[in-house]
Amino acid sequence: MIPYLDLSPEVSSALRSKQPVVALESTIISHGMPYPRNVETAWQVEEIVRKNGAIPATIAIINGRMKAGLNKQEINNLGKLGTSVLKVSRRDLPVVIGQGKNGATTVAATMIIADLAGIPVFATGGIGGVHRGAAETMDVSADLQELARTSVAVVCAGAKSILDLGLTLEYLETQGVPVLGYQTEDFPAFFTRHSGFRVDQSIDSAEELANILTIKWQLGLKGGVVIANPIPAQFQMEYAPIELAIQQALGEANGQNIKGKDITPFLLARIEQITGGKSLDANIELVFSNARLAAQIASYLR
Ligand code: PSU
Ligand code: MN
Repeated sequence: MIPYLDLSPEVSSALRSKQPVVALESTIISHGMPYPRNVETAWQVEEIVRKNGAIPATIAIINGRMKAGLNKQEINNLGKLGTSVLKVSRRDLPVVIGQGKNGATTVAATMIIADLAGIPVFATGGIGGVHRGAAETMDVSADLQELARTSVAVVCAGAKSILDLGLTLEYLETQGVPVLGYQTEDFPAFFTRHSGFRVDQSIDSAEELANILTIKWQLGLKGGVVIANPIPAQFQMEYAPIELAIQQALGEANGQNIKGKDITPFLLARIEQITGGKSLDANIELVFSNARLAAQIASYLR
Protein backbone atom coordinates (compact mmCIF):
# COMPACT_ATOMS: atom_id res chain seq x y z
CA MET A 1 0.00 0.00 0.00
CA ILE A 2 1.47 3.30 -1.07
CA PRO A 3 -0.08 6.34 0.62
CA TYR A 4 -2.29 8.53 -1.61
CA LEU A 5 -2.03 6.10 -4.57
CA ASP A 6 -5.01 4.32 -6.16
CA LEU A 7 -4.63 1.76 -8.93
CA SER A 8 -7.70 1.12 -11.07
CA PRO A 9 -8.98 -2.46 -10.66
CA GLU A 10 -7.76 -3.30 -14.18
CA VAL A 11 -4.26 -1.91 -13.65
CA SER A 12 -4.02 -3.52 -10.24
CA SER A 13 -4.92 -6.96 -11.55
CA ALA A 14 -2.62 -6.58 -14.59
CA LEU A 15 0.32 -5.74 -12.33
CA ARG A 16 -0.46 -8.60 -9.96
CA SER A 17 -0.54 -11.11 -12.81
CA LYS A 18 2.58 -9.57 -14.42
CA GLN A 19 0.82 -8.49 -17.60
CA PRO A 20 2.47 -5.62 -19.48
CA VAL A 21 1.24 -2.13 -18.53
CA VAL A 22 1.98 1.23 -20.19
CA ALA A 23 1.78 4.50 -18.24
CA LEU A 24 0.34 7.58 -20.02
CA GLU A 25 0.52 11.20 -18.89
CA SER A 26 -2.31 13.71 -18.46
CA THR A 27 -0.74 17.15 -19.01
CA ILE A 28 -0.67 16.26 -22.69
CA ILE A 29 -4.48 15.95 -22.41
CA SER A 30 -5.21 19.12 -20.39
CA HIS A 31 -2.43 21.45 -21.54
CA GLY A 32 -1.10 19.85 -24.70
CA MET A 33 -4.16 19.63 -26.97
CA PRO A 34 -7.52 21.39 -27.31
CA TYR A 35 -10.87 19.88 -26.26
CA PRO A 36 -12.43 17.63 -27.55
CA ARG A 37 -9.60 16.20 -29.64
CA ASN A 38 -7.50 15.79 -26.50
CA VAL A 39 -10.09 13.44 -25.02
CA GLU A 40 -10.65 11.49 -28.24
CA THR A 41 -6.90 11.12 -28.59
CA ALA A 42 -6.43 9.93 -25.01
CA TRP A 43 -9.12 7.28 -25.50
CA GLN A 44 -7.62 6.16 -28.81
CA VAL A 45 -4.14 5.94 -27.28
CA GLU A 46 -5.53 3.58 -24.65
CA GLU A 47 -7.09 1.44 -27.42
CA ILE A 48 -3.76 1.27 -29.25
CA VAL A 49 -1.97 0.14 -26.10
CA ARG A 50 -4.57 -2.63 -25.69
CA LYS A 51 -4.37 -3.72 -29.33
CA ASN A 52 -0.64 -4.13 -28.85
CA GLY A 53 -1.02 -6.42 -25.89
CA ALA A 54 -0.68 -4.13 -22.85
CA ILE A 55 -2.97 -2.45 -20.33
CA PRO A 56 -3.02 1.39 -20.37
CA ALA A 57 -2.63 3.33 -17.13
CA THR A 58 -3.37 7.02 -17.65
CA ILE A 59 -2.01 8.90 -14.65
CA ALA A 60 -3.38 12.05 -12.92
CA ILE A 61 -4.34 13.44 -9.50
CA ILE A 62 -8.05 13.37 -8.70
CA ASN A 63 -9.36 14.92 -5.49
CA GLY A 64 -5.92 14.68 -3.95
CA ARG A 65 -5.38 11.01 -4.86
CA MET A 66 -2.70 9.82 -7.28
CA LYS A 67 -4.43 7.63 -9.87
CA ALA A 68 -2.86 5.03 -12.13
CA GLY A 69 -5.65 4.05 -14.53
CA LEU A 70 -8.44 6.52 -15.27
CA ASN A 71 -11.88 5.71 -16.60
CA LYS A 72 -13.37 7.41 -19.67
CA GLN A 73 -15.34 9.88 -17.55
CA GLU A 74 -12.23 10.93 -15.63
CA ILE A 75 -10.28 11.46 -18.85
CA ASN A 76 -13.19 13.48 -20.26
CA ASN A 77 -13.30 15.71 -17.16
CA LEU A 78 -9.58 16.45 -17.33
CA GLY A 79 -9.79 17.23 -21.03
CA LYS A 80 -12.73 19.55 -20.51
CA LEU A 81 -11.03 21.39 -17.66
CA GLY A 82 -8.06 22.00 -19.97
CA THR A 83 -5.53 24.54 -18.74
CA SER A 84 -7.72 25.40 -15.75
CA VAL A 85 -6.54 22.18 -14.11
CA LEU A 86 -3.19 22.38 -12.27
CA LYS A 87 -0.14 21.28 -14.22
CA VAL A 88 1.65 19.08 -11.69
CA SER A 89 5.37 18.38 -11.73
CA ARG A 90 7.55 16.95 -8.91
CA ARG A 91 7.45 20.10 -6.76
CA ASP A 92 3.65 20.38 -6.98
CA LEU A 93 2.75 16.81 -5.94
CA PRO A 94 2.60 17.27 -2.13
CA VAL A 95 0.63 20.51 -2.45
CA VAL A 96 -2.06 19.21 -4.80
CA ILE A 97 -2.43 16.04 -2.69
CA GLY A 98 -2.53 18.01 0.56
CA GLN A 99 -5.19 20.34 -0.79
CA GLY A 100 -7.29 17.50 -2.24
CA LYS A 101 -7.24 19.07 -5.70
CA ASN A 102 -7.14 17.75 -9.26
CA GLY A 103 -3.93 17.82 -11.23
CA ALA A 104 -2.63 16.83 -14.64
CA THR A 105 0.78 15.19 -14.39
CA THR A 106 3.77 16.19 -16.53
CA VAL A 107 6.35 13.70 -17.71
CA ALA A 108 8.22 14.16 -14.40
CA ALA A 109 5.20 13.61 -12.13
CA THR A 110 3.90 10.76 -14.30
CA MET A 111 7.28 9.01 -13.98
CA ILE A 112 7.16 9.36 -10.19
CA ILE A 113 3.66 7.87 -9.94
CA ALA A 114 4.37 5.14 -12.53
CA ASP A 115 7.43 4.15 -10.50
CA LEU A 116 5.44 4.06 -7.24
CA ALA A 117 2.84 1.89 -8.97
CA GLY A 118 5.47 -0.44 -10.45
CA ILE A 119 5.06 0.51 -14.12
CA PRO A 120 8.45 0.87 -15.86
CA VAL A 121 7.30 1.92 -19.37
CA PHE A 122 5.61 5.21 -20.21
CA ALA A 123 4.49 6.64 -23.58
CA THR A 124 4.02 10.32 -24.33
CA GLY A 125 4.50 12.87 -27.12
CA GLY A 126 7.57 14.89 -26.25
CA ILE A 127 9.64 15.48 -23.13
CA GLY A 128 10.46 18.86 -21.63
CA GLY A 129 14.04 20.04 -21.93
CA VAL A 130 16.46 22.92 -21.81
CA HIS A 131 14.73 25.97 -23.25
CA ARG A 132 16.30 28.20 -25.86
CA GLY A 133 17.92 31.06 -23.98
CA ALA A 134 18.38 28.94 -20.85
CA ALA A 135 21.80 30.50 -20.27
CA GLU A 136 19.87 33.58 -19.11
CA THR A 137 16.51 32.22 -17.93
CA MET A 138 17.80 28.95 -16.38
CA ASP A 139 14.60 27.35 -17.70
CA VAL A 140 15.37 23.64 -17.65
CA SER A 141 12.36 21.31 -17.41
CA ALA A 142 12.12 19.20 -14.27
CA ASP A 143 11.53 16.28 -16.67
CA LEU A 144 15.28 16.05 -17.22
CA GLN A 145 16.14 15.75 -13.51
CA GLU A 146 13.41 13.15 -13.19
CA LEU A 147 14.92 11.11 -15.99
CA ALA A 148 18.17 11.20 -14.04
CA ARG A 149 16.66 9.77 -10.86
CA THR A 150 13.49 7.74 -11.56
CA SER A 151 13.66 4.33 -13.21
CA VAL A 152 11.04 4.61 -15.94
CA ALA A 153 11.59 4.42 -19.70
CA VAL A 154 9.93 7.27 -21.59
CA VAL A 155 8.95 6.57 -25.18
CA CYS A 156 8.66 9.92 -26.98
CA ALA A 157 9.17 11.50 -30.40
CA GLY A 158 12.20 13.39 -29.14
CA ALA A 159 11.56 16.97 -28.10
CA LYS A 160 10.10 19.98 -29.84
CA SER A 161 12.52 22.48 -31.19
CA ILE A 162 10.86 25.12 -29.01
CA LEU A 163 13.72 23.76 -26.89
CA ASP A 164 17.45 23.91 -27.36
CA LEU A 165 17.89 20.29 -28.45
CA GLY A 166 21.67 20.40 -28.31
CA LEU A 167 21.71 21.56 -24.68
CA THR A 168 18.93 19.13 -23.79
CA LEU A 169 21.07 16.23 -25.04
CA GLU A 170 24.16 17.55 -23.23
CA TYR A 171 22.18 17.73 -20.00
CA LEU A 172 20.94 14.16 -20.39
CA GLU A 173 24.48 12.97 -21.07
CA THR A 174 25.79 14.67 -17.92
CA GLN A 175 22.99 13.11 -15.89
CA GLY A 176 23.74 9.63 -17.23
CA VAL A 177 20.44 9.18 -19.07
CA PRO A 178 20.68 6.92 -22.13
CA VAL A 179 19.03 8.41 -25.23
CA LEU A 180 18.21 5.51 -27.53
CA GLY A 181 16.83 5.98 -31.03
CA TYR A 182 14.32 3.42 -32.25
CA GLN A 183 15.59 2.57 -35.73
CA THR A 184 17.20 5.99 -36.04
CA GLU A 185 20.65 7.53 -35.61
CA ASP A 186 19.16 10.99 -35.45
CA PHE A 187 17.43 12.49 -32.40
CA PRO A 188 13.93 13.27 -33.71
CA ALA A 189 12.51 16.78 -33.35
CA PHE A 190 8.90 15.82 -32.61
CA PHE A 191 7.19 17.14 -35.79
CA THR A 192 10.12 16.07 -37.96
CA ARG A 193 12.12 12.85 -38.03
CA HIS A 194 15.47 14.63 -37.99
CA SER A 195 17.01 17.32 -35.82
CA GLY A 196 20.61 17.18 -36.93
CA PHE A 197 21.60 15.88 -33.45
CA ARG A 198 22.51 12.26 -32.90
CA VAL A 199 21.18 9.78 -30.36
CA ASP A 200 23.61 7.69 -28.30
CA GLN A 201 22.67 4.46 -30.07
CA SER A 202 20.19 3.33 -32.66
CA ILE A 203 18.35 0.20 -31.50
CA ASP A 204 16.48 -1.92 -34.02
CA SER A 205 13.84 -3.75 -32.04
CA ALA A 206 11.49 -3.45 -29.09
CA GLU A 207 12.96 -6.67 -27.75
CA GLU A 208 16.48 -5.26 -27.67
CA LEU A 209 15.22 -2.06 -26.02
CA ALA A 210 13.56 -4.14 -23.30
CA ASN A 211 16.77 -6.08 -22.80
CA ILE A 212 18.79 -2.88 -22.37
CA LEU A 213 16.31 -1.57 -19.77
CA THR A 214 16.53 -4.84 -17.86
CA ILE A 215 20.33 -4.70 -17.82
CA LYS A 216 20.45 -1.04 -16.71
CA TRP A 217 18.19 -1.68 -13.75
CA GLN A 218 19.78 -5.07 -12.90
CA LEU A 219 23.08 -3.21 -12.60
CA GLY A 220 21.52 -0.88 -10.06
CA LEU A 221 21.88 2.06 -12.46
CA LYS A 222 18.81 3.93 -11.31
CA GLY A 223 17.16 6.47 -13.53
CA GLY A 224 15.16 6.68 -16.73
CA VAL A 225 15.86 6.12 -20.39
CA VAL A 226 14.72 8.26 -23.30
CA ILE A 227 13.48 6.08 -26.15
CA ALA A 228 13.24 8.37 -29.15
CA ASN A 229 10.78 7.13 -31.76
CA PRO A 230 10.56 9.36 -34.84
CA ILE A 231 7.13 10.38 -36.12
CA PRO A 232 6.09 7.99 -38.94
CA ALA A 233 7.39 9.44 -42.23
CA GLN A 234 3.96 9.90 -43.80
CA PHE A 235 2.88 12.22 -40.96
CA GLN A 236 6.00 14.34 -40.52
CA MET A 237 5.88 18.07 -41.21
CA GLU A 238 8.18 20.13 -43.36
CA TYR A 239 11.04 21.70 -41.47
CA ALA A 240 10.70 25.33 -42.68
CA PRO A 241 7.03 26.08 -41.80
CA ILE A 242 7.27 24.44 -38.39
CA GLU A 243 10.48 26.30 -37.56
CA LEU A 244 8.81 29.56 -38.65
CA ALA A 245 5.80 28.86 -36.42
CA ILE A 246 8.11 28.11 -33.49
CA GLN A 247 10.05 31.36 -34.03
CA GLN A 248 6.83 33.36 -34.13
CA ALA A 249 5.42 31.66 -31.00
CA LEU A 250 8.71 32.20 -29.12
CA GLY A 251 8.68 35.88 -30.09
CA GLU A 252 5.14 36.29 -28.81
CA ALA A 253 5.92 34.51 -25.54
CA ASN A 254 8.82 36.90 -25.04
CA GLY A 255 6.70 39.94 -25.89
CA GLN A 256 3.95 38.87 -23.47
CA ASN A 257 6.49 38.02 -20.77
CA ILE A 258 5.24 34.44 -20.39
CA LYS A 259 7.41 32.45 -17.98
CA GLY A 260 7.84 29.31 -15.92
CA LYS A 261 5.33 26.49 -16.21
CA ASP A 262 3.09 28.54 -18.54
CA ILE A 263 5.56 28.78 -21.37
CA THR A 264 5.34 25.23 -22.77
CA PRO A 265 1.50 25.17 -22.95
CA PHE A 266 1.51 28.67 -24.48
CA LEU A 267 3.95 27.65 -27.22
CA LEU A 268 2.09 24.40 -27.99
CA ALA A 269 -1.23 26.23 -28.41
CA ARG A 270 0.26 29.04 -30.54
CA ILE A 271 2.11 26.62 -32.83
CA GLU A 272 -1.15 24.79 -33.41
CA GLN A 273 -2.97 28.03 -34.28
CA ILE A 274 -0.18 29.29 -36.53
CA THR A 275 0.02 26.01 -38.48
CA GLY A 276 -3.77 25.94 -38.87
CA GLY A 277 -4.11 22.73 -36.86
CA LYS A 278 -1.55 20.79 -38.92
CA SER A 279 0.78 20.47 -35.96
CA LEU A 280 -2.03 18.93 -33.91
CA ASP A 281 -2.60 16.20 -36.52
CA ALA A 282 1.10 15.37 -36.48
CA ASN A 283 1.17 15.47 -32.67
CA ILE A 284 -1.67 12.95 -32.44
CA GLU A 285 -0.08 10.53 -34.92
CA LEU A 286 3.25 10.51 -33.13
CA VAL A 287 1.59 9.78 -29.80
CA PHE A 288 -0.19 6.80 -31.40
CA SER A 289 3.11 5.53 -32.72
CA ASN A 290 4.77 5.91 -29.29
CA ALA A 291 1.92 4.05 -27.59
CA ARG A 292 2.41 1.15 -30.01
CA LEU A 293 6.15 0.92 -29.38
CA ALA A 294 5.76 1.30 -25.61
CA ALA A 295 3.26 -1.59 -25.51
CA GLN A 296 5.68 -3.77 -27.47
CA ILE A 297 8.58 -2.92 -25.14
CA ALA A 298 6.43 -3.56 -22.06
CA SER A 299 5.48 -6.96 -23.48
CA TYR A 300 9.15 -7.98 -23.73
CA LEU A 301 10.02 -6.67 -20.25
CA ARG A 302 9.51 -9.71 -18.11
N1 PSU B 1 6.02 18.83 -24.82
C1 PSU B 1 5.08 18.50 -25.72
N2 PSU B 1 3.80 18.30 -25.30
C2 PSU B 1 3.45 18.39 -23.99
C3 PSU B 1 4.47 18.71 -23.03
C4 PSU B 1 5.73 18.91 -23.50
O1 PSU B 1 5.37 18.41 -26.89
O2 PSU B 1 2.27 18.21 -23.63
C5 PSU B 1 4.15 18.77 -21.57
C6 PSU B 1 4.58 17.46 -20.88
O3 PSU B 1 3.66 17.16 -19.85
C7 PSU B 1 5.93 17.83 -20.28
C8 PSU B 1 5.67 19.25 -19.89
O4 PSU B 1 6.30 17.03 -19.18
O5 PSU B 1 4.90 19.80 -20.94
C9 PSU B 1 6.95 20.02 -19.70
O6 PSU B 1 6.66 21.26 -19.15
P1 PSU B 1 7.83 22.20 -18.63
O7 PSU B 1 8.56 22.64 -19.86
O8 PSU B 1 7.13 23.33 -17.95
O9 PSU B 1 8.67 21.38 -17.70
MN1 MN C 1 10.29 25.35 -17.32
